[in-house]
This record gives sequence, structure tokens and C-alpha cells, in this order.
Amino acid sequence: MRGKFITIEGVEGVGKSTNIAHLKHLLESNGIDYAITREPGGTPLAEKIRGLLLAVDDEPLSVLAELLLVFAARAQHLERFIKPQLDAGIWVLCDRFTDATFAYQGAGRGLDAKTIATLQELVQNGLRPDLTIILDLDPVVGMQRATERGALDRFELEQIEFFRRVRQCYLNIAAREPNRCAVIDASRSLAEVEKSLLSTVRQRLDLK
Ligand code: Z5A
Repeated sequence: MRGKFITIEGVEGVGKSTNIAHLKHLLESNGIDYAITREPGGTPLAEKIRGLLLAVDDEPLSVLAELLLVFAARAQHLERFIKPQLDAGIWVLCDRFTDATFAYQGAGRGLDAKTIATLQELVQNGLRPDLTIILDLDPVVGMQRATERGALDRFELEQIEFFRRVRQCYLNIAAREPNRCAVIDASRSLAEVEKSLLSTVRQRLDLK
């Protein structure tokens, strides 16, 4: 049977990496074979593209070049990693996916959602996550968490208004696609977020 594809999204510092560790334990305790990956990235070549996207460089990256690099990395990731894993019955847990493109390049940078949807169809050919966890947090708090962690990347240098648009876009996606998306309030303590996340995933994916 094909593996399930789970993605996790949210603004910077929302706790994606932290909560992926909890999901990993849940899958293990259910005896499920899984792979953890991330976007942009997930294969050696896609990780090189990630480097281009996150680096702070003297030559500013055009908004369109940014979008195309995101989808170039995704095309490689899908063909070389995600699809083969799913086809082999392995569940894939991915830190960010195309909802991030609608949120960052669409709502954040101002690119037309239709253009993004066209590339989505070209690259994904109908493939969508089975479940998307959206960790929701005021970006002011997320940025504080990210800043405490160390040097900021090219996206993290954006103004707070940019991240407010990103957050709202995620909430809009969740409202439009409630069967695929689950929103978790990530402003609570780590233990409370974990509890809520695990009960949601158990219920949505029929796990114990
Ligand atoms: N991007 C894009 O523009 N378009 C796309 O299509 C895609 C991506 C796919 C890299 O993503 C960038 O790529 C991203 C958007 C863009 N922008 N940026 N920057 P990324 O996912 O690698 O980068 P990130 O969003 O900054 O993720 P992160 O740094 O890995 O953060 P996180 O995983 O969400 O958070 P964390 O590391 O788990 O937690 C951060 C800190 O907060 C840490 O010290 C935790 O202990 C703490 N924390 C977490 N939860 C809590 C709670 N509940 N209470 C208190 N403290 C907490």
C-alpha cells in the first residue's frame, strides 16, 4: 500500500523541527516505516538549491527566480525521494511543502496564486499531502524564538508584516481545505502543543 504523505507548516520558529520529533515517535510506536525530509531540500541537489535560496547574497534574488528555484528543488525532491518512498509504502514526513510556496512566494512576496497553482500542477501532477499540520503562532513570538537560536537567513530578515501575510495565508488554506489541514495552536507550552498534535494525528490517520 502507498505510504502516507504528511507535511508540517508554519511561520519561522513555530516549532516544526521540535514537533517532527514527536511525530517520529508516534509513527515508530505504530510500527510504521517512515522517512523524514524537508523543503527546500531533501536530496543532495535540492539541498544545493536550498543553499541558494537561504543565502544572504550581494546580488538580490528576483521574486520569480526564487519561485522557480523552489519548484526546481521540489521537482527533484519528488522524483528522487518522495515518490519512490511513497510507492514503496514508506510514510513521508516533510518539513514544509507547497503550502509554503503559496504562503511565502504568494502572500509574502505578492506573486499570483494562479501562477503558483500552474507550477504546482506541472511539478506534482495531482500529488497532494494526505495530512498537513499547520502550527499557528503570532510571528512576533516565532521570530523571537528564531532569533534566540542564532544567525538569521534571507527569509528571516523580512519585516514582520511579511510574516503576518504568511500566517494568514496558512489559515486561509486550512479554512479552504479542512479535510487535508489541521491547525494546531503553537503558542502554548511544548507539552501542550505535543499533546494536541499527537491526538490530532492519531484521529486523522487512525493511529493508536
Ligand atoms: N520557503 C519558501 O519560501 N517557500 C517554500 O516553498 C518553502 C520554503 C518550502 C526555510 O524553511 C525557508 O524556506 C523558510 C521559508 C522558505 N523561511 N525561513 N526562514 P525552514 O523550515 O528550514 O526554516 P524555518 O521556518 O526558519 O524553520 P526552523 O528554523 O527549522 O524553525 P522550526 O522548525 O519551526 O522551529 P524549531 O526549531 O522547532 O523551534 C524554534 C525554537 O523555538 C527552538 O528553540 C524550540 O525549542 C523553541 N520552541 C518550539 N516550540 C516551542 C513552544 N511551544 N514553546 C516554547 N518554545 C518553543
